[in-house]
Amino acid sequence: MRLMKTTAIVLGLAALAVLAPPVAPAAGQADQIISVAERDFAAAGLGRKGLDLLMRKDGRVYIVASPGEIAALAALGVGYDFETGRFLRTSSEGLSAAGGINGAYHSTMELETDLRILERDHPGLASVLEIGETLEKRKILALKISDNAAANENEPAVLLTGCHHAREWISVEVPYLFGKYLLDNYDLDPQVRALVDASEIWIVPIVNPDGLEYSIHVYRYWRKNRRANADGTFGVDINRNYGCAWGIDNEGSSGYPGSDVYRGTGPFSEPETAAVRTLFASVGIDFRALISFHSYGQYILYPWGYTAAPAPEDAELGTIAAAMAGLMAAVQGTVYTHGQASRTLYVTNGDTADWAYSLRGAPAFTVELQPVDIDHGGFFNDEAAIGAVFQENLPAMLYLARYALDHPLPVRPRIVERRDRARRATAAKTKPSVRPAPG
Ligand code: 0X9
Ligand code: CA
Ligand code: ZN
Repeated sequence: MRLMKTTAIVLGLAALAVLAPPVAPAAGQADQIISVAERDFAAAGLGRKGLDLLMRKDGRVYIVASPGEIAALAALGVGYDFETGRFLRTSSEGLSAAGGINGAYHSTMELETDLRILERDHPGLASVLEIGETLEKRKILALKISDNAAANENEPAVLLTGCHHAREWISVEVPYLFGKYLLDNYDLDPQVRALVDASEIWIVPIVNPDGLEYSIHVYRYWRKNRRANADGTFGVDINRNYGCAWGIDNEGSSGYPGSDVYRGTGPFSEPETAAVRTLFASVGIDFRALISFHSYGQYILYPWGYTAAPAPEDAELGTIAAAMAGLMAAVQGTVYTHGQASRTLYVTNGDTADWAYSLRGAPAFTVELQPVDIDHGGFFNDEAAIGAVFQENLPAMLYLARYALDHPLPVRPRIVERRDRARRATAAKTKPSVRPAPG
């Protein structure tokens, strides 16, 4: 049977009224992992209620549920089992003491230190740029890799992002290690050198540092950013806040602030998405491809995510995804399922890949890293796995960067965000550093 990955499901407005707790759960009341029989799940229509689905296995659906959601399920007469003890590993399991509380995984500070080391050790090839600032005043950092990294040479560019979702720690490491690999091998490998000389590789390993820190220090299963919502709940799902088909329905995101798939008050309402927009939509940077790394489930997903309808470049996207899946499987046999996001996993609206693709038709992918299901570790990859997960993704990342180099995009955007034109023009003038959009 096919194991579905962690999810988020959604919310019809009517359903929302049913599931939204009458009173927002008090801060500090922890979510629980519960399971519901598939039959009860379907009978109660829970697939459309904005729940954070963790996986489906052996006839049960596993859900990360807030106290309010659990109360609402009970009120609906849905039976559930508490599963938290089974799934919540101790924070130190699989992690060395040496790397701090999160082991060899990067905290926000550890990443800044390591990015600056790369910059120092590879003068001319690496630049660290601040592309935004979070609600808790943390820097969102980008690593730009190119020959003459400090200059704007308008070379074909590719963007790799990690950690839209706080608990997906492995998604930080894969793009970071890709940057390190390019820099370490520039003098050794003529193909790496040719790629770096001809293009710009942009890497934002931690899009959501506030959430990541919360996941490290407070609650390992935290997903969203740390926006203080009007109703007393916290967090917007950064991967529901982008401006393509934002909030178009309540299946692909939730309008209820306490939901783990809350879309926010408007498109790009959050500093994290605004920072990625300012970068990726910059006039003067020729972004031609994107991978947004997540975990877990072993998927390569492409637009559209918001609708089952195929994207105009559906065939090309499918061909690229199949090529990447083949390259990944060749490394150590790991199978990444590839397909259109909405049909292969589930519907979302406001996700990164849909928006990136919508601008100019750039091939844009969500890669859900290992493992395939929570029984193989879920979000809690042992730190010993970091290297292998990076290695199996390396050829696919190289392939997409090379593909971008060889495939110019139409100059004319397909969807112009009119109100952003002025901002982008401003950003272009301040090259080479990319400034966050004001406000
Ligand atoms: O729900 C998401 O944002 C992504 N999965 S995760 O478990 N990492 O949260 C998937 C986004 C891909 N887009 C669609 N499936 N439409
Ligand atoms: Ca660490
Ligand atoms: Zn994710």
